[in-house]
Amino acid sequence: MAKQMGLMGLGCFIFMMVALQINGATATTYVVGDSLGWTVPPNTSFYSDWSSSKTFHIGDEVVFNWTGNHNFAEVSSLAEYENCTNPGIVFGPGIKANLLQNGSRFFICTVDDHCEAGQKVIITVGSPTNTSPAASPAPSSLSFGVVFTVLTSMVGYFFA
Ligand SMILES: *[C@@H]1O[C@H](CO)[C@@H](O)[C@H](O)[C@H]1NC(C)=O
Ligand SMILES: *[C@@H]1O[C@H](CO)[C@@H](O)[C@H](O)[C@H]1NC(C)=O
Ligand SMILES: *[C@@H]1O[C@H](CO)[C@@H](O)[C@H](O)[C@H]1NC(C)=O
Ligand SMILES: *[C@@H]1O[C@H](CO)[C@@H](O)[C@H](O)[C@H]1NC(C)=O
Ligand SMILES: [Cu+2]
Repeated sequence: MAKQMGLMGLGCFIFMMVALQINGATATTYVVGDSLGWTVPPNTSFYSDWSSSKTFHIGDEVVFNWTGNHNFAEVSSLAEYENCTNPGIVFGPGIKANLLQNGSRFFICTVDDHCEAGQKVIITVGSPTNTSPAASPAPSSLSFGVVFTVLTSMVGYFFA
């Protein structure tokens, strides 16, 4: 069973790499918030406005840049996003999220009440009506990166 899952994961991984190659010429890197970067925004609609002004594609990446006391965390559902649920794993400035499949990803800052103040963003690839991620591995799995992706079926993302 575990072996089968591993093979499925490998197939999935190779497929994604091929998809990345195909899309490589047009892959775009977005800095979240553009010149404002990742911080407590002037209003709570700032990052949703930013996100909806872009059209993200498979193979694109989003970079979170900041100075000062912020962080980056990914939550696995819209409910957790709305609730500003702290997933317990956070990353430092310059972190990139690779958009490897259609669906929505939910990013927040867990410092103080920054998330409640609007430092959160949903990045949706493909149809905007799809608000659930295709896969939601435990946050603690993120650090396994590529190896984890290969060994686990249907896990469609990792951090570069
Ligand atoms: C939020 O802030 C941005 C940047 O200052 C501004 O362009 C936008 O109009 C504001 N939106 C609302 C709803 O106040
Ligand atoms: C974001 O950070 C990256 C890596 O540190 C840097 O190359 C890039 O210039 C930064 N962009 C902005 C807009 O701050
Ligand atoms: C919402 O937040 C509370 C308090 O942090 C937490 O106990 C609860 O599990 C969260 N609910 C969801 C759906 O994340
Ligand atoms: C992703 O979504 C777009 C637009 O909804 C669609 O054209 C494309 O076929 C989808 N790709 C995958 C791999 O599901
Ligand atoms: Cu913050």
